[in-house]
Amino acid sequence: MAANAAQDKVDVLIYGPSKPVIDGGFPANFVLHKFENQRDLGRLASDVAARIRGIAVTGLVQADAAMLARFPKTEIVSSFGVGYDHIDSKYAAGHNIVVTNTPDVLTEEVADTALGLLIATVREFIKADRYLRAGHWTTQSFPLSPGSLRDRKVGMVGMGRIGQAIARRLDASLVPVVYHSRNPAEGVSHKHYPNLIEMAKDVDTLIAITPGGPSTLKLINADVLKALGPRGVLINVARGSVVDEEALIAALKDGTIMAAGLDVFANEPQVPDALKVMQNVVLLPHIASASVTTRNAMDQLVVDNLKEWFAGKPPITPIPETPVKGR
Ligand code: NAP
Ligand code: 8YV
Repeated sequence: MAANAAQDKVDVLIYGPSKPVIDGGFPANFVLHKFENQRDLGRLASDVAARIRGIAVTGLVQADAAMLARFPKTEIVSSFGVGYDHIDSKYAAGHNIVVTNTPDVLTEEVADTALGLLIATVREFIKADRYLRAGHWTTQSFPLSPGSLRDRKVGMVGMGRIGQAIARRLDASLVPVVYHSRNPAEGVSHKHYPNLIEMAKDVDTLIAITPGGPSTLKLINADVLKALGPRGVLINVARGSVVDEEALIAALKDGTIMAAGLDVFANEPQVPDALKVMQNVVLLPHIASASVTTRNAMDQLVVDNLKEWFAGKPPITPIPETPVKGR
């Protein structure tokens, strides 16, 4: 851990997984203090904690009120990822701390993943790959997939930056799209449903791409899955918390819906065994944005928000809950 005596130095806590773009991205006047997780943070000396002015949260580690309260001089929390449900933004707003996230730079990558996951789930690509590797193709053709995009209608749950990028891909694939969100999205011509159950009744495919947190907790529950019906396919690239996982497992087991493609889970990295043994699910380890190109761009934005702030400029991507005035 570096000591910091000089006045013009800026002490920054790097909290979460180590990343070359972040670790090597700061000029010499930044003094970095790196801690991978909460247990690790227990070793942080109190005199260093008292000097920390900026925090980079480099992965899905919790920055809750108790954690943030240890750093009373914090001016800015620069968080990796567009979702920031792991950061206590209410505490930050109440303590004059600006929070930034990494929107836009991952939008197209996550939309690509959502489409890939949808097609892999509906057309059973993973099952077909296993079939070929097991040598079954030499004796019998792979069975026709019961699912197809050709006779489907998609209900987007969330129509923000990423939702709109997914909808553009579905438009190009000639798949009809409607959406649910609390308010109609500006400039979007697809039909808006203020009520999620009503939308689920009218479609056979849901793609979840909302933030996590209390307002979306178990938004997709047993009633929504029942309304979706036996041809139903659920794709979740939002947060595990957005879906009632127990209700989803029951719905997949008893045929209430047909299949699911999941990139996110309620208790990551733990995934229920009940899902792992199912043939009608495709499971990804939260990789929607996880290419080298996109993750580097996200890491760079984490660095740039801190650099701008400590150069006296406005941060590039503050979250709406902590707007910046007077810079
Ligand atoms: P965004 O532009 O802020 O869009 C969020 C959308 O969700 C908006 O349409 C919003 O509309 C809707 N929404 C918010 N709260 C809602 C609620 N309670 N009920 C219904 N709809 C609600 O965000 P984005 O850039 O598209 O990112 C969306 C989310 O995707 C992130 O927050 C993150 O959770 C997830 N994500 C996951 C991955 C991954 O690796 N799997 C990667 C990137 C992002 P209203 O405000 O009108 O309701
Ligand atoms: C990251 C994400 O995988 O941006 C988000 O909201 O979920 C992902 O891009 C996540 O932040 C993991 O650190």
